[in-house]
Amino acid sequence: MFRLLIAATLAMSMAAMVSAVVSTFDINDEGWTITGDAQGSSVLPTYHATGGNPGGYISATDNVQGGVWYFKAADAFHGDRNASYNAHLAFDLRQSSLNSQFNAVDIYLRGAEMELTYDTPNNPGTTWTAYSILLTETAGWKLGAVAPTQVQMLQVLANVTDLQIRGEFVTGADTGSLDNAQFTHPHPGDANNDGAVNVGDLGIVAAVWMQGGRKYWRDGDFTGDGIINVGDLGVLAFNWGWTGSPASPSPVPEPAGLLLLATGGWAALRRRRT
Ligand SMILES: [Ca+2]
Ligand SMILES: [Ca+2]
Ligand SMILES: [Ca+2]
Ligand SMILES: [Ca+2]
Repeated sequence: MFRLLIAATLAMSMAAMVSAVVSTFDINDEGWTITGDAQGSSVLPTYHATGGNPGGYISATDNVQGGVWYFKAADAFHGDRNASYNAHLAFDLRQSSLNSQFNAVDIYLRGAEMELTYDTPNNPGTTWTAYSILLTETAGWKLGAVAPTQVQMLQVLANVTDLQIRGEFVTGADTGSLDNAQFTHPHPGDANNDGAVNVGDLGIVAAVWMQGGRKYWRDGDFTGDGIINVGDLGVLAFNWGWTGSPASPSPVPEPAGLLLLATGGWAALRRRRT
C-alpha cells in the first residue's frame, strides 16, 4: 500500500505536466498576442480587468487594412496536448457589431508540420458566446480540404506549435474580445473518457502495457511521456473508482460556467502543487 502511494504521488506530480491549460485573463493578457491587421503596429492585445465572462478579458481592434486578424495563443497552449484528444478546445468570443459579417477560417491549430483548420457554424454575438470544439478527427477539423486521420489528429495534439482563434467578423471597423480559452481533458485515469475510472481503463492500459510506439492519453498515457508504465498505473490507482462528468464528446457549445466548473477541481489541484 505504501509503495502504491509513493507511485501514485510521483505519478500525480508528473501528470500535472499534461493538465488542462486555461486562460481566464483575470490578472493580465497571459502572453496572448494578435496576428494580422489589428492594434495598429502592436502585436499586444488590449487588456481589460473587468467586463469579461467573468473578470478580465482581452480584445483587439481592426486596422481595416485587409486580411483577417486572430488571437494567437500563449506558449502555455503549445507542446503536448494529447490529453485533450476527445476533449475540447473551448473559448468565449464577443464582437462589437453584427454588421457586414464575413466567413473565414475560425481556428488554426498547427503541429507536427500540419495545419488543421476549423470553421465554426456561427459567428459570436455582441454578448459573450461560448464555443466548445471537440478535438477528434470526425469533429469537422480539416487538413487541407479533408478531415485528418486519427493518427494525424493525435500527432498534431502531441506537439502543438500554434493556435489562433479568429477575432474579426465584420467587413469594416470592429473590435473582437476573447475570454476563457482552454484545452479541456478527461479526468486523470479515464483513458476512454466515459466519466469513470474503472476496469475499462485498466483493460486499455493492460492491452498496451510496456509496448513500443508513441502512446497517447487514449491508450492510458496519463503522464504524457509517450509510454505506458508504472507512472500511468499510479495515476489509475490514485483515481480508481472516480465517477463524474466525462469531457463530453459533444459539438454543442456549452455554457462557459459549466466548463469552468468541470476544470475547476483540476485547476485547484495544480495550484496546490505550484
Ligand atoms: Ca475572464
Ligand atoms: Ca473588420
Ligand atoms: Ca473510463
Ligand atoms: Ca506514461
